[in-house]
Amino acid sequence: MFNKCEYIISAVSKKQFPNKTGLNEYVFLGRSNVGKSSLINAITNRKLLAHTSSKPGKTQAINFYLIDEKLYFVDVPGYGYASQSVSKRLDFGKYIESYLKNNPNLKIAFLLVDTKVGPTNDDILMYEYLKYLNINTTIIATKADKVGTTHLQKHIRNIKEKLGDDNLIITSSLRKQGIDKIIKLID
Ligand SMILES: Nc1nc2c(ncn2[C@@H]2O[C@H](COP(=O)(O)OP(=O)(O)OP(=O)(O)O)[C@@H](O)[C@H]2O)c(=O)[nH]1
Ligand SMILES: [Mg+2]
Repeated sequence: MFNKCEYIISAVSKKQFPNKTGLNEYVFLGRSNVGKSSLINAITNRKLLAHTSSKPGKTQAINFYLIDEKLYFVDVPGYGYASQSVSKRLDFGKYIESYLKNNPNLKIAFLLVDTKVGPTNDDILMYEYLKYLNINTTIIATKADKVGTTHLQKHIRNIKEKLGDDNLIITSSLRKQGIDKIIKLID
């Protein structure tokens, strides 16, 4: 469990990235609305640390949260929603690239995939990109509460097959499911 969680900055350029002392960082990536900010709140056991919304596009910059003064959680804007303008999409690519590339502090990228929707083409591209950059990646299936137990394994198999990765954590921020597994991994 984490005791102290501090919002540090919403960075819009590399210059503003706060971690100059080399603390470990953990980033949460995925489609808009997949549940990145909600997952950060669930892990830190705070309702309002990261801002969430039912409308996609809530998180607009790279948000850094300092946890117990020893590690950072990084919340980024989501990709791939229909109403997003082309320039926003390009901005997203640049932001994310500037964060992910040559970042020795980054220990794990959590790639969030909606359990019911499964991996989109954007998710597959993001996964490939993380592999290409040699970033240690863990797939997180989100919103598992939206799928009945009879269909859960089918959806999970679909995610594993499409991404070609057997290592996956099933979560629901709503029901606090799988959160302990993420904390253990970070530990
Ligand atoms: N049923 C259910 N809904 C969830 C869960 N996690 C998040 N949501 C809902 O999904 C919506 C989007 O959640 P966010 O955490 O804001 O998603 P995000 O990935 O940060 O979205 P962007 O900031 O737009 O990229 C909100 O309405 C949340 O309440 C979950 O585990 N179960
Ligand atoms: Mg968000």
